[in-house]
Amino acid sequence: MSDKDCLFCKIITGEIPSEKVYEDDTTYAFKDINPKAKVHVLVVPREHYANVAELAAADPQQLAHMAQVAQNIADKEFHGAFRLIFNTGIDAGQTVFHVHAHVLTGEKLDE
Ligand code: DGP
Repeated sequence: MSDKDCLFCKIITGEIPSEKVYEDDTTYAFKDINPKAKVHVLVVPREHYANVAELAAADPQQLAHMAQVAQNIADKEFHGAFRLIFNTGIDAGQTVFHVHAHVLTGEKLDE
């Protein structure tokens, strides 16, 4: 299911342009518009879930696949090292309510 008012659903369909990094039948990955690292990619399921807990409950295999996609990006960009972040809830900084993994890589990251 997709949500007609969701920004990332519109990015997935191409209604809003994005810089694609990877895609397959279930998953889309694109560059974050406001990068916080040399390589900052958002990995999203094509299906609309509001956050990572909702996704984990409904489709844990999809969540595992997103982690693998992140690993593959980091293998290409920075010898497999990456940080994976799911902001969950307004008070944790979530601003888009379509679950997305922030993949930070491409350089040594601050601790
Ligand atoms: P979060 O704060 O965790 O919900 O992350 C949302 C991220 O989405 C934030 O890092 C900026 C990014 N973002 C917001 N709007 C757009 C957009 O139109 N295009 C792209 N590529 N990224 C966006």
